[in-house]
Amino acid sequence: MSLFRRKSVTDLQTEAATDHSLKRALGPWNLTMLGIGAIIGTGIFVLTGTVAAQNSGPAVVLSFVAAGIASIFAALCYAEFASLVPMAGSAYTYGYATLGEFIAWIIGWDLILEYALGAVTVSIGWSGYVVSFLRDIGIEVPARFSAAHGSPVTLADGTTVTAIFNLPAVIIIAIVTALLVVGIKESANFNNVIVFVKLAVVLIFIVGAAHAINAANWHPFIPPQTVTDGVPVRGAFGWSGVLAGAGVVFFAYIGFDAVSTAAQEAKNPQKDMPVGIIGSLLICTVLYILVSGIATGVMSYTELNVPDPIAVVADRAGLGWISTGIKLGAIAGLSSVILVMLLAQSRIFYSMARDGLLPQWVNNVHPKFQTPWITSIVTGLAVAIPAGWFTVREAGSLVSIGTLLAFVIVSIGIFVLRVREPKLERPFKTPVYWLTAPLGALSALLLMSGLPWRTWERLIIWFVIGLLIYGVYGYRNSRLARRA
Ligand code: ALA
Repeated sequence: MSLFRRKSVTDLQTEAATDHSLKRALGPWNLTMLGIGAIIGTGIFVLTGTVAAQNSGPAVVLSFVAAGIASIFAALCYAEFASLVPMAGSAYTYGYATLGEFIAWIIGWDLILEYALGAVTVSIGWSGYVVSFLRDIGIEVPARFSAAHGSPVTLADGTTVTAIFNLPAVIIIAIVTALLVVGIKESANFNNVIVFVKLAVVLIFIVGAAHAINAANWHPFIPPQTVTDGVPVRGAFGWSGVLAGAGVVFFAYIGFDAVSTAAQEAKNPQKDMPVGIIGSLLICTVLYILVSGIATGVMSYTELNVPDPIAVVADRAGLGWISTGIKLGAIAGLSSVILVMLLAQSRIFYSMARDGLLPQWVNNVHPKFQTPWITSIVTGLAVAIPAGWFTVREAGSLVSIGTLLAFVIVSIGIFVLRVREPKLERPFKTPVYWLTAPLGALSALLLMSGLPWRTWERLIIWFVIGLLIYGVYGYRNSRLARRA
């Protein structure tokens, strides 16, 4: 059945060896940095506070552990695929080789949601820290232009206005898009500097705020589930809150898979991909557990529902001007996440267009900069609109659910390929794949189950649109279809 037509892994490996349209400029160091650049962001800087206040309490630490475990299973599967098929396109390309074109389209469409809306979510978090920093130095961003369309913003005098759109979020998207058009090498250098700043901020927070922990704030560690009119509220504290919180803070781990989308730009993908993916994920997991534990130890979780919780906690811990420094570092750090997300997004378009599932014009590589510049610009424009419009939680939950779905498919894909083509040379093998792959799929499904029905609904709408596009365009124009 042609819906399930597949690319062969051997063809893909030949394609990877002969396609020189993207520069192979990235080594293991740059790839790990790319991963950390994509991972640490709005999740830890903003969602830690929201989730502690609304879902998990101090047990936000457990939410981070649960989401981290699910990510590590999936990361092992991603690493095997990325070393096996070192091509641009990540899970989408892996899906094409294992589960067929239809599933590949689903993953590709899903990744568009992940990266494009991921950049949106982070640009909204960026805007929150920028507005707060500017206020510190005496500049007020007009409230109407500082938050999601229709959301209430309380002014200094206590009155409330309704926001029109989030202007700072749109501005950062425009700046990052321009950087991507100029080129991957320049962007990677820019990324390294910023990742360094971001790590410094996180470490300063950990070392500087730990002394102010008051263990009483950790009790009760898992606050009892909220009960309204005798009915327990799903996701509001208790174990169901820890699970719902894990689904939301899962956003904080998204990004290690972005490393795999740069496989075609890696100097030595077989060796460097697994190092970049797993290394960056492990470093971030440890940092998250420390940061969320300290944040909920310094302040009561009930006070953490603010747009800039890490800076607020630093302030409470008596770090004074360092808190302003933390805001600056967060601003720089969030910029690098947007960069990697948009980079990954344009690479997904690139891969899908190369396969004929999207129109060829998006596949145009710039003669001087050697970047897929048209896809970068199209993505930037498309992403700027929801960046001005959505709230951070709305956008973030949708990204989480979409990415978890990609994890499920990738984990299943690894299993299928091991069974179907056991002899392929695999430079990196997922350890005990028959256990790791099913656990990867199950843990991702469990986190998805904790997210609200509204998020599921939006995911379904996104896929209905995707299926229509595939039916009208991709099914007929795909390279495999034309070959047949
Ligand atoms: N993990 C990234 C963040 O938290 C997407 O911003």
